[in-house]
Amino acid sequence: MSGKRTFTMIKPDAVQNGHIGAILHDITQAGFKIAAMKYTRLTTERAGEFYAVHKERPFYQELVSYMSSGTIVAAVLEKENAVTSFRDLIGATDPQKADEGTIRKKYATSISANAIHGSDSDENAAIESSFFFSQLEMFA
Ligand code: IDP
Ligand code: MG
Repeated sequence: MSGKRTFTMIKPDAVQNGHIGAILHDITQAGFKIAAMKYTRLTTERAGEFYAVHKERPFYQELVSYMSSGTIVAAVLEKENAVTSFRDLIGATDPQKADEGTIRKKYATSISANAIHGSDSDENAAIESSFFFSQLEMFA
């Protein structure tokens, strides 16, 4: 059975380019409820830890330094089939390949600075949510 929650970050490029409001609007229009939300910044150490699964990928250093380069918005979102439904809403990793109307197509700058993160499984959604929020904050 698929879960009701996913985790997202509005990435530094989208924050810098003034897209927080528009992206949150798209997310809530698509039927997601915000269970928890935080405007924050990752240190390089914390960004490295968050993306540790990509350690061996050639873009790891670039990703870590980019994700710690500015403020982000971290949030836990709720909807039926949250993970899959949210991945559909954000579109492909490479914004040039993302479908029309998706968040990455509309707001991303490049494959690295691609505006938004979305968890890829229920298990990672839970792990990533607890990276930023306590259980109490998630059920507030
Ligand atoms: P996803 O965010 O669509 O799940 P992943 O493959 O999990 O994509 O990669 C994590 C993040 O790493 C991407 O969102 C993007 O910011 C960055 N990234 C992925 N592939 C590349 C690449 O080929 N060059 C530079 N950055 C990349
Ligand atoms: Mg991923």
